[in-house]
Amino acid sequence: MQALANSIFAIAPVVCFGVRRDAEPNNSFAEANPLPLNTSQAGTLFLNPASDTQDWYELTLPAIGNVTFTASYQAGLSGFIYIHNSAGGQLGFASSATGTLTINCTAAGTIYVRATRNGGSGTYTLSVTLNQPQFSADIEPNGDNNVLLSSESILQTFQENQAWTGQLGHTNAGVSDVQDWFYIVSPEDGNVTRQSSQAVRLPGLFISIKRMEP
Ligand SMILES: [Ca+2]
Ligand SMILES: [Ca+2]
Ligand SMILES: [Ca+2]
Repeated sequence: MQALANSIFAIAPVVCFGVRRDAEPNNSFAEANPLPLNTSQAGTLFLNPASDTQDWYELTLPAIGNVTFTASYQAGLSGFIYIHNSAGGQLGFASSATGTLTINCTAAGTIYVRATRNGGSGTYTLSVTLNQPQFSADIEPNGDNNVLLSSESILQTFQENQAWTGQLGHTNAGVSDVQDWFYIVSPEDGNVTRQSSQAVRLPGLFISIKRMEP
């Protein structure tokens, strides 16, 4: 019984704390380790092996949103966290001194995180959260005026003085959802004024109004 008790105690630190460790080799896009959302991932750099200068992780975003990366490097280790889209293009980076980075308006799908070593050696931890945009989504696919008008499932009719929300321009390896069409009924002849606000500034945003004669 004493021997059994000793055995259980010996493995307890790994099982109970459930810390995810990076699995080498993970030194390229193709060798990336899976990285779940909302999970603390630990890794080592320049330790095991001593030539280890980067760790790649692959992450699947189940929905669009704003993605926040948080990294913490052990004292004595410095480096950077790089974020890449599904094609390997760089979306942003944060240093170990900064420790956090948010990429707004990210499309659903695969993205990659790369932890690199700049100096020293040791352990780091990182985690990723996905937060939904401030404004709720419009009904897709509404990127074509004719499709909108021909589909009861996406056609919403808005009235004078009514506000609505939508989402546009989420990116990964390319920009998706580049246009939204909405159908508005005017109760009478007059001048139309529209107002809009953006949760995140969208460069090149245009809002056009097209008149449809009865
Ligand atoms: Ca490593
Ligand atoms: Ca590595
Ligand atoms: Ca949209």
